[in-house]
Amino acid sequence: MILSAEQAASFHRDGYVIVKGLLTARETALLKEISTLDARLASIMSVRLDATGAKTTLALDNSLGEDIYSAIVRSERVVKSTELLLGDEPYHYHHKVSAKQPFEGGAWEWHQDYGYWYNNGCLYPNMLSCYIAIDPANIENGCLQVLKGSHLIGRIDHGKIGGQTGADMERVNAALEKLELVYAELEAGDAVYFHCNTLHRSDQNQSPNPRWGLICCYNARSNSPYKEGPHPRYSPISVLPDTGIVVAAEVQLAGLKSLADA
Ligand SMILES: O=C(O)CCC(=O)C(=O)O
Repeated sequence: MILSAEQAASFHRDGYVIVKGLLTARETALLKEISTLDARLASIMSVRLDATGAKTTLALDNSLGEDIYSAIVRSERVVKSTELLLGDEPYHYHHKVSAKQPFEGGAWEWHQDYGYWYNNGCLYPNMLSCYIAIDPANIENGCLQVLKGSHLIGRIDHGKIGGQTGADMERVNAALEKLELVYAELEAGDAVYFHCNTLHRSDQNQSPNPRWGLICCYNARSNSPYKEGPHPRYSPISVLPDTGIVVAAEVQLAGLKSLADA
């Protein structure tokens, strides 16, 4: 599951690449079960209102622990793929669970992640995210949408839209005239790597199904921020063999189940 040279080339051309089955069926099932039971995750969920006031929820972590989310961030397949895409040693910038609940999950407005990461002292747009589907993500439940090739536009000015930071819609509308809008429909366990200047958004979830995803965000070692910001400076990732995801998950799940039984 380490990306091929062809997949890397399509990431550089299109600003994103979809990877089917990044996680195995067992890893995917464990991620779903753990994220559903995980009281700590629920406790750090914060709400960002979209332009219409609907709730988008996000649980963001700047540090790595012993849990399944951290094991995926540290997994050889994801770190090596990210290294190929960034052309540099990747480090963990943060990771987050983006959770859209059935019928009420809000939209994400058009933005580039570098639209705001720029303000954190990162000089270069050599950063990326890997969205891993915890639930199937489709048009009905508000999957990620990307504007193909928009990373080549460069950074667009951003401002406040509801409780979110959104891109200047005059530019976005001009880009929409020229570029293809792609709905990144995923099965659980599939992933999409996308460049930090790729314009992306997602719709409200008006379906009866949840749409949760784990988003792993990486910066390049040589792009460590020149000033203090909300996310960490470079520190090396202790890379985990791919088998470490299930090992970490089983320990975490046993702990969650014993808490539930107590
Ligand atoms: O979960 C989504 O649909 C998008 C989330 C996102 O764009 C972000 O966290 O920057």
